Amino acid sequence: MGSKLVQGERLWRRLMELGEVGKQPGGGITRLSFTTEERRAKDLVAAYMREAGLSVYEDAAGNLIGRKEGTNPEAPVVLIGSHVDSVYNGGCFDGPLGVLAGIEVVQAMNEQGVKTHHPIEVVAFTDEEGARFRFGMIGSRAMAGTLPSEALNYCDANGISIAEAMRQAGLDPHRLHEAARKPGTVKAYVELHIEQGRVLEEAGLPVGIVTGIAGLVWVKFTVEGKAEHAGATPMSLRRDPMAAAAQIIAVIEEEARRTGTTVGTVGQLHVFPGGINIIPERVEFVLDLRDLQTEVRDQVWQTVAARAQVIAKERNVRVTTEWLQDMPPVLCSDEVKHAAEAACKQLGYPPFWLPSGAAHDGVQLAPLCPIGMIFVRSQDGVSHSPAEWSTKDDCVAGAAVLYHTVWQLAQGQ
Ligand code: HGY
Ligand code: MN
Ligand code: MN
Repeated sequence: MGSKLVQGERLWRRLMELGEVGKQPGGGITRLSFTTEERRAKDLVAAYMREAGLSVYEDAAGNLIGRKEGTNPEAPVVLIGSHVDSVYNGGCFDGPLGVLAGIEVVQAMNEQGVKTHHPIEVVAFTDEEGARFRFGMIGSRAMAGTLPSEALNYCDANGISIAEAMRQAGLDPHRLHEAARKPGTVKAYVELHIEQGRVLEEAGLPVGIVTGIAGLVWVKFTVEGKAEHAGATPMSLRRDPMAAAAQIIAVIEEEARRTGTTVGTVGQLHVFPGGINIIPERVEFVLDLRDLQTEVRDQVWQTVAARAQVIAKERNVRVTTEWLQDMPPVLCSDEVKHAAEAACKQLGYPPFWLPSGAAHDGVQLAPLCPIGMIFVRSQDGVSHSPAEWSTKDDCVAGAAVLYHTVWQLAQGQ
């Protein structure tokens, strides 16, 4: 049934085509924001948008937007989309599915001669993942008018700031404010995304309706000790920051497990100077801590921070922390959830509600407009990995539910 609304073959072909941009030798995709790979991806998506009959433009934050006019061009826009930047060595569905399904929905409407009261815009947001600058969602924050100016000074591993990277990409950071949408100009934001977890697979369902999006904090730990000879320094005399970091990371796992709902991850760690036969001088790592309930997450943080200082004292090292980003959890709006529920019923999919452990651009848009998400089943729940996979049927089912959801939201009152 879903395939009558959208052209599944076209969606799938575009997904696979876009998945070749930024592909690494091992099969993973790396498309970091403001890089040539991301530019190539946006150029390909812009071509798809033009094929779909959309008017295409990029805003001052580099968000790529394709617009289908409404019968009332002044009416608030229904925004659909996701992102095309990736994590390091990621998969081909995280982000692109939402952008390409959005394009497929409006292209199908245009081909069917479907008119909507509200204009519809498909957006590929700039830098959702935050992989390059360790600060994400630049594009959606700019659209919501909440991008902190100091963030423009955050640098990547090569010392290039966000502002400089924007300039190198032909954008003017001083005009970022022009990307901000005025309250009342966006009717709703709906994002189709892979679930990136196992819930839909265990429920045996292709699609689900998201109830809320977990909040996350990224905290950089710096552990400073004393660089010394690995062979000549007795264990009892060491001030070893690596051993201290290992103990702190074990505490993170222990305290996150304790609540049963919190997730704590250390995916990035750097050692200085990094010689095999040198007790490190300094170790830096970043904690990604999440929970659907802020108070639970913050309690875990307090405990981890306190225990880290005890370890620092015991080992005579210095532990300092720096908060890189702090996103609150947000609830999806009833209006969007109800539209997605009606769409599922219309298409014969049992409505199924689930929370999102992953963060998404909707978190940033929630202050601007009602937001909602539709999930597509992930195989083995894997994501942020070359093994990320969803079947064509499930992607087409998700696009059909998105079509119906958007159609309801874009009709006039
Ligand atoms: O980290 C996340 O949850 C998302 O993939 N940016
Ligand atoms: Mn992601
Ligand atoms: Mn994503």
